[in-house]
Amino acid sequence: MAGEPQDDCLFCKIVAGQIPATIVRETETTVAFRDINPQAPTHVLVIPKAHYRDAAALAAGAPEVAADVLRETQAVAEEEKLDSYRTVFNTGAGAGQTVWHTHAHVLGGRGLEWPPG
Ligand code: IU
Repeated sequence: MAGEPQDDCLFCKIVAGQIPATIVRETETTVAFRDINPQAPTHVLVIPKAHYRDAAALAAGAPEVAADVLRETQAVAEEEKLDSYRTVFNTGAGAGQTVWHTHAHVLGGRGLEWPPG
């Protein structure tokens, strides 16, 4: 069912505390943790605790939680003292999505080029 934990999802396991992660923030509906393969001095992932495969599915199924995720990206940026930062949702394999549980990348602490690769 939409939003339910999936047995084969690594991020559901992080939410459940079954695999380790460096958690920087947690709310009733979200968790933020450091990416294991950081692409910038700050690289934090903000995820909903509920399982949705991508940002569009989250926005359709639980719009209030999608708003929570966006608020948390801002909270992470403040906590990390980032003046500028980039929030990225990769959607689909062609865009680089490799984990099928909605996650916002918060990247900062260095100059970021545009367009991205
Ligand atoms: P992507 O947008 O689906 O490509 O992002 C997945 C990210 O999850 C990627 O940056 C990984 O380094 C990161 N990650 C992680 O932080 N911890 C994990 O256990 C796994 C992936 I699997």
